[in-house]
Amino acid sequence: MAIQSISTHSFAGQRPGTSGLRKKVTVFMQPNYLENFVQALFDVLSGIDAEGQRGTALQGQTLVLGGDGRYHNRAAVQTILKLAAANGVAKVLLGQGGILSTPAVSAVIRRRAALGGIVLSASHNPGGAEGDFGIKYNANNGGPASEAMTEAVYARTQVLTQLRMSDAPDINLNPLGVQMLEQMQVEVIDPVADYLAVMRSLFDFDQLRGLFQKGFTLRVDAMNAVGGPYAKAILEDVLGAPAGSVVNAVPLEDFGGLHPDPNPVNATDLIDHMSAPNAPDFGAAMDGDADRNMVVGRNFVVSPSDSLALMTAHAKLIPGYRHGLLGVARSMPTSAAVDRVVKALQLPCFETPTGWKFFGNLLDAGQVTLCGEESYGTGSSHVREKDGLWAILFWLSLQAATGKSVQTLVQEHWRIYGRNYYTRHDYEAIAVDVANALIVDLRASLPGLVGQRFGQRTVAVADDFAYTDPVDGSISNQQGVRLLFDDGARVIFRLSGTGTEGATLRLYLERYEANPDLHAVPVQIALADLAAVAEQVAGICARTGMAAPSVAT
Ligand code: VG1
Ligand code: CO
Repeated sequence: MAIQSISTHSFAGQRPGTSGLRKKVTVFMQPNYLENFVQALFDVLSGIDAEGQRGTALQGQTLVLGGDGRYHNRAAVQTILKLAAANGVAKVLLGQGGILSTPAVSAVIRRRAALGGIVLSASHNPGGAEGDFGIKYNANNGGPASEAMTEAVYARTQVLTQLRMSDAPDINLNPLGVQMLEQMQVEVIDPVADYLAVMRSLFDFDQLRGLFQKGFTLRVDAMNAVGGPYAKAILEDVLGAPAGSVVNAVPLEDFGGLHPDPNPVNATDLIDHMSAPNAPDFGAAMDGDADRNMVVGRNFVVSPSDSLALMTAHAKLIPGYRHGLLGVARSMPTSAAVDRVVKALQLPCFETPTGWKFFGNLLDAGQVTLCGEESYGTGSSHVREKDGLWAILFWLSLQAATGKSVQTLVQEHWRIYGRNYYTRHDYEAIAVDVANALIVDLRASLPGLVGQRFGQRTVAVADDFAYTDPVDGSISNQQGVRLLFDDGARVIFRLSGTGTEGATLRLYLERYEANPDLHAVPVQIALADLAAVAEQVAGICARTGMAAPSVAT
């Protein structure tokens, strides 16, 4: 065994997006592609000075490592371990089999006071040899690295010429306990244990056990992704849910051909089960890395924005939040349903750009307790990631505490606060230049749109969302083009930062309806007039040639 110095060259396009670096597996499998990115990360963590000399900040440190089990996960783990050993890392806490969900990585970093962690996942993107792979760094708060950090890593990828890597043989990823790789300890840990301990500290496990003892039934679809082992262990083994409640529970390299993006379009099997005559009481699905969740009642799908609003309204029913919330944050495109609850509770409310990394400072500073995104993501201060199984336990607890069904809970909420009709239309794999031109032209048209009338509505504000972090003052510009109407309706356009094929345009539509008699309109019909406004303003159909979105959720 020896540490090698290997010469390398830079690769274009290693700039992380909304959530880490995501590319096709074939891109990641190019010689030195993954190695370069990880070496750049280790260089930055070591503390590079102005002359390019590496510092010693990585020495003696512990890192957490694990992924969602998709294709290339195991090979990437071996590569990263050999780079870590050669770069002075003292210890790696590795999920058994190379497996750790995104929220579990966050929990392990925090509980074990690690320097940070590496998550191997492309999250909701398709898996398999033809699918996507991804890598993300989380800092010592357990959350996604800041933009400043990811930019520094990207800059380093463009100039580095040497890799430091051990030539040791692969280690065995399966037996629990410590192995040595050069001078570095690799401790293989139970992927569930730390996470389970955090869940125990938040929820009343006896109450949940009682719920299942009374015959409550559920179906949790782990979509052949990493949430399976966590859901099975916690729901079935610890809480006593009937065996078989968690389906598609074994992480597969290609997710068994499923697209692990938990929405009604991709999780059709769950939707079918929940609308069958013998449907269970509760249904839920998670994504590839188990940080997203979709909540489904009998014949009733919950919008993620509504989920955040309900969680906020009922948080005191959960032991972990019984003293109330410090505040709530939502991403800008997430509906304003939670704003109404926050206002009633007189709590601070923050609107951040898309991506969980923007919640980190607010959580660390004790300004918020709950956070959410429209993209099926909810979470709290217990970790620094969104958390799919946490959301499932939250909703189970709400049902246990109130004795009410999902549908009743949501409809009662609408009666009190009104309903924010909400939908997202995704136009996938469009040509990058077409997508960029659409946004550039929209930006140029913004000044002329203010004051313009569309049907009954007038545009009150037309801008490109910019965010100043209230904690560190950092500024993020161009986070989404917004049309805000005088009646509270919103039309938002932004380009995805997680896709790997062409560009994806996301169109977010929202309007508020106070009248309970009008709360049962199908969502796409309720928002058809706003979709027409979006088309009129942006010419999506004419520019992309797509008559309809690829996905509407
Ligand atoms: C999407 C979602 C965003 C989410 C991000 C990562 O980003 O819109 O809300 O934080 O995915 O989620 P974008 O840039 O494609 O819109 V995950 O579960 O894929 O890590
Ligand atoms: Co995810």
